[in-house]
Amino acid sequence: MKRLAPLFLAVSLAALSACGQQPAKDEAASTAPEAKPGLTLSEGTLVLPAVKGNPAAGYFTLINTGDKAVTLAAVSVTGAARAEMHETTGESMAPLATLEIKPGETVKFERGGKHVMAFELDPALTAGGTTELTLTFADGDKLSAPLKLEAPGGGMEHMEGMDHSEHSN
Ligand SMILES: [Cu+2]
Repeated sequence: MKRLAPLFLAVSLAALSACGQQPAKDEAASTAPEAKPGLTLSEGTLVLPAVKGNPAAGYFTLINTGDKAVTLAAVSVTGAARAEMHETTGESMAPLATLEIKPGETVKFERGGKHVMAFELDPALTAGGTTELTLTFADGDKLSAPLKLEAPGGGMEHMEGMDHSEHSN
């Protein structure tokens, strides 16, 4: 007579524990253009503050030569910790969250009107030099162009009476 001992097979569950993680997609490797087609960015100027620690004011001209409206959503300035779009109307100034530029439209950021405020400047930014302005659009595209660094002077009347501290957030 034979006795059959039952066999118990241990099933390892270890293999299942590795199933919870998905490999991260490499989004940064996508090919977003740094020069958004259909747009021309020129006359970039950054007027440095008369008083150290104050923000600089940036100006530029943006032309939409394409056939679609674009929405400017953010600005950044190389050498500034952060930058904002502002619009001066009469005596008051307000942050500008987004700006639509229609096909064929030219938008000027200029003294007394729309301007870029650049905060916490790198001391390496000095008059006569250049830095870079980057515009980010609502669709994620970016457009960069040089910014000429100018000494304070021509922009003084614009800066007077403008308290930007309330925009620090
Ligand atoms: Cu401002």
